[in-house]
Amino acid sequence: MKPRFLALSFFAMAGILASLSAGSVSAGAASGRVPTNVDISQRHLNESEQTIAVNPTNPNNIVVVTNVGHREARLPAGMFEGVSFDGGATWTTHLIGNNDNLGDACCDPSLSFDEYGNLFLTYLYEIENEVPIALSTDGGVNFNLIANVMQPPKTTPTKASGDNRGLFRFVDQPTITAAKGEVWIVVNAGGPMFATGAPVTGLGQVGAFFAGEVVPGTNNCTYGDVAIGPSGQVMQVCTLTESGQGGGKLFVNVDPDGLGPAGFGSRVFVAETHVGGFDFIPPQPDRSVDAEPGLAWDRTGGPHSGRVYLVYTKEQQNESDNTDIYVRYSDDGGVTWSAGVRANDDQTVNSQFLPKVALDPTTGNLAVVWHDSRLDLGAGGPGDTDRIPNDDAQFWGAFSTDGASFRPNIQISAGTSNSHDSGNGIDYGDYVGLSFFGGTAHPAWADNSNSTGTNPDGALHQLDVYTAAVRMTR
Ligand SMILES: [Ca+2]
Ligand SMILES: [Ca+2]
Ligand SMILES: [Ca+2]
Ligand SMILES: [Ca+2]
Repeated sequence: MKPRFLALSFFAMAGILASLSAGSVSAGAASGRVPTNVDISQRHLNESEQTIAVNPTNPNNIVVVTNVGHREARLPAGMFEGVSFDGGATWTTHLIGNNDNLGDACCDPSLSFDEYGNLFLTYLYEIENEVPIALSTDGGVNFNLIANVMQPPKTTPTKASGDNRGLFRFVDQPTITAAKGEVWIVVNAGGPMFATGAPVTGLGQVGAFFAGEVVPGTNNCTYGDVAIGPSGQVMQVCTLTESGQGGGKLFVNVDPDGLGPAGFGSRVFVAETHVGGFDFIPPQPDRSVDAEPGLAWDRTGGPHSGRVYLVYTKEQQNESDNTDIYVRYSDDGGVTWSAGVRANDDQTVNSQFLPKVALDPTTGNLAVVWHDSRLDLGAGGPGDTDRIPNDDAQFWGAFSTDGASFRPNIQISAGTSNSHDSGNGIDYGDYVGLSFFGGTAHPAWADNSNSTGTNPDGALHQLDVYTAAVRMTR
């Protein structure tokens, strides 16, 4: 959740035009097979900002948590959770954090399973200016709070209501990652990035989080990610720019000994993105996008073990709306980085945005997914709901064995969505979900195509959270 600027009236008009159109939904990819789409939430109002995790001790166990629509009758609305024990085919769903044992959850969920089967969840509270960490030891069926961390210097919390709930808080965008006997969280603490971690020795065996550390050189650097390396070292990435549609620099910092006494080192500049903190593009006209950098560190012991990958959004010409998805990698722990490789293989000047990267711990292979407007040329047909170019989007992805090149792109969503038609205020939200294990990628994205016929709000209205099992073939 980040502070929001007013949408441009042009986009409001586009939305009105969209609502007057027939709103036909086209299924099917230009080429190849679209994997079976599953509507996880099947729920009125908007679900957006997904996190998804596959249990490495039982890969049929998959858990999703998302924001829920902000127009609930009473606060807090909590968050939506879906749990599957059959590889994502069917889901048990309910709300969590609606003043239950997880408190008054606002939003911004982040999940991570570790090798023991511990499932960690962080999110933002509606009111409290600290960051909760919850743990499930039964595959997401039950969670319990185990810590509230990163209480920043004293500030006055703001209790907003309606669509503004949770905004203008002090802490923002927490991300949690667990592996190698550690669990780490990073969060923007009202200026710099703040990090803390705890040791993990088994299922349900989580030590105390240490007092935490400010990551050097990260003031106004946010919307990032955290990854754990093969020797327990920790990397965070963030994008420097709090507002505006230009600029956008990505920096990483590394804590070389994880929970050991050394702190995060100096920041390393990686890339210019031309994507500001609030870059408005036609398919995300109300919320805007940031570069949404993400990390994946290869701990497999395989051919590229130790390689750390960074995904991000780049706008080719500043303010062109031609955003693309790029990946770079480092083989020296983040000191130097490869040139950027474009993951989306279309030949259009349309928008690709909100990328997510995940690494398969059983192979070291890489999956990247994103929202994609390539088929919306404003000419009708698949990919276009309203004859306005580049305002509708599908969900696409690609696999790679090394980050140096990508396989042909795969259309993942069966339908075409229009974020403005959702009335969500934050469009698709700020991020999507992806987990990759045993050769199958499990993305989670916000979708209002109603391609499955199961969205109770119908087509091109409020969003449901969708998933698919996307197999990486040889
Ligand atoms: Ca350390
Ligand atoms: Ca593009
Ligand atoms: Ca369109
Ligand atoms: Ca819904």
